[in-house]
Amino acid sequence: MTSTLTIHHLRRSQSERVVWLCEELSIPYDLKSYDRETPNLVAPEDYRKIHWAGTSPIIEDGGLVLAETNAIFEYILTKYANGRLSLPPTHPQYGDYLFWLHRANGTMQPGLVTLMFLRLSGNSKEDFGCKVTQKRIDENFEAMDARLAKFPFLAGDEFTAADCMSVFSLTTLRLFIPFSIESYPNIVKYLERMSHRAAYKRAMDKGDPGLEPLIFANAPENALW
Ligand SMILES: N[C@@H](CCC(=O)N[C@@H](CS)C(=O)NCC(=O)O)C(=O)O
Repeated sequence: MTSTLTIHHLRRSQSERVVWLCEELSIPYDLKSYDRETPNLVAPEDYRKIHWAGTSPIIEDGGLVLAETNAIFEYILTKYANGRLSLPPTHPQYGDYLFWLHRANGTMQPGLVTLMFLRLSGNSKEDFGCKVTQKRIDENFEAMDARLAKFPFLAGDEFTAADCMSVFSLTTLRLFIPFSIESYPNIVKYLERMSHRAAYKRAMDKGDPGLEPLIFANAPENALW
């Protein structure tokens, strides 16, 4: 099936995942890139007009305009991947695949973003909301690190869409939320492995030229906030 996909990519945002997914699958696509507005770093007006959600990522395919990362992943995997980058229900690691595919945007990233807003609103690390959120984030990283101590990829033995989904929350997101992952050596090694994938490099070069992927243990000091 021929793709007519357009990826509306907001630079330095989670739409990098969709570009990476399409590069891994060798799906042809048009890339339209947009810069965040300053100083608030929101999507620009022309981006927000594409879909009422106004958030990145957004894709178009024929007459369809689709937002929401997980919906976009499911759409691309179902329509264009022909079974690649996902595991079937008969696979012994199917449950792990589903868990890690949805964990990033279901729990990990909402936790990190909540913590960012709590801190930006002046809450101290010791405040109840920050402590509860931080605990959940720590548990997530511990589980992820333990998983990657045993397996090369999040689903297990195979590289899947769960990896394409998860890396942004550990890398580019740290431009905005500068957390360290130095206590999680298996995550650090995993990020390095991911950064060597040819499709990841192509996606980052096309989508965010000049941005060095934030694969290192510590976040940069010049984070955007
Ligand atoms: N749950 C949504 C979240 C999308 C989202 O918040 N994207 C951010 C970029 S990482 C965004 O669009 N920020 C700019 C803005 O809100 O104007 C998804 O996964 O698509």
